[in-house]
Amino acid sequence: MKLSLGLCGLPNSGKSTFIKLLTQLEVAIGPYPFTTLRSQEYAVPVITDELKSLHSLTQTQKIIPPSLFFVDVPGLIRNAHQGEGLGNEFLSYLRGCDAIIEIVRNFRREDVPHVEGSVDPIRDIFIIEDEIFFADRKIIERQLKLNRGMTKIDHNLKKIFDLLEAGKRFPHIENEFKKFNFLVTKDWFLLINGDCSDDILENEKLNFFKGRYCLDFEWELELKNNQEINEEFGSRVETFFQKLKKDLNLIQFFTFNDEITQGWFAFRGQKLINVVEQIHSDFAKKFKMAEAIDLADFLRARSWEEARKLGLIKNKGREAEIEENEIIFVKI
Ligand SMILES: Nc1nc2c(ncn2[C@@H]2O[C@H](COP(=O)(O)OP(=O)(O)OP(=O)(O)O)[C@@H](O)[C@H]2O)c(=O)[nH]1
Ligand SMILES: [Mg+2]
Repeated sequence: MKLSLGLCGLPNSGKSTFIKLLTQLEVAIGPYPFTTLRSQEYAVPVITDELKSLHSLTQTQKIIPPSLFFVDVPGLIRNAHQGEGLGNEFLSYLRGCDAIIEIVRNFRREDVPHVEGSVDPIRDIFIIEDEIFFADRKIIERQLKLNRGMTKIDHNLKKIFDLLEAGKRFPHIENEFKKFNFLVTKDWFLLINGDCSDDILENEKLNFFKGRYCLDFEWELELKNNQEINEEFGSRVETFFQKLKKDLNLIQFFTFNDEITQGWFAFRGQKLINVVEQIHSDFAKKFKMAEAIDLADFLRARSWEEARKLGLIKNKGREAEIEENEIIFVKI
């Protein structure tokens, strides 16, 4: 399963700095707006303690963690929906993503200008809110104009339009409208860059976010480069990933053979047959059943044979749900 997360935020909020923090790659970062001019996707491996502990037992030559895909996108500014800044182009990058992480600036630095003239995260959040709302409304208006008549689709589109107008910006969406890729119906997560503020984390007006987090990107970068302070203060990036994974409704499961120990992501509640497909398309076609064991049980038994003797291995069929921290062996 591939999950792409679009980074949305005003210029200079730190989107590219966040990518650098996650990937260690040399991305373009600058103290002026629109440093990033086109979108770019980055695979970010997510290494967890669970995967490490499984590997410490399997000792395979290779270890492959699951990845999340982050898409760095140019900054958006007020009136982007009317083409200001990089406008609509930026919005279309976000439409292609599965979910959005909004990055909002809460750090002060004289040499990094703010397009609005001051640091005010809540104001910035509502600028973005307005932009995505206007952009989606424009799509609906255009569609209604194209169709003219009151077909069933028009009728339902009108309903969405009215919901949007009434301020319900994240209405449940019918399948027939999925093709429009509305931004308001995606899952949005808020990431505050800089000082953590309860005013933002607890603010009820921001309940449309599925998760809210704080990280000081500059500080975390500093920690990465300095072993000593890292040991003293510890990084918050891992905690951020744990929370994000949970809020995205993701679970991790594992496979291993003689050469590779591998972690995978699946959605909570996903059927075995669907997750097996991502391991190998042949696996799904020839699937008979899978043997499965919980990681903690396996760590105790220390080998598949021993686990079997202890009766810790379950047989699962194609319709069974994959569970968090399960190790599976597919039988074909
Ligand atoms: N002090 C401080 N500076 C930061 C932090 N995060 C980013 N910066 C600085 O802010 C400036 C803008 O950062 P970028 O990562 O380029 O911002 P961006 O959101 O990608 O900007 P655009 O590509 O223009 O949309 C750079 O000079 C960064 O060094 C932070 O947490 N603290
Ligand atoms: Mg950038």
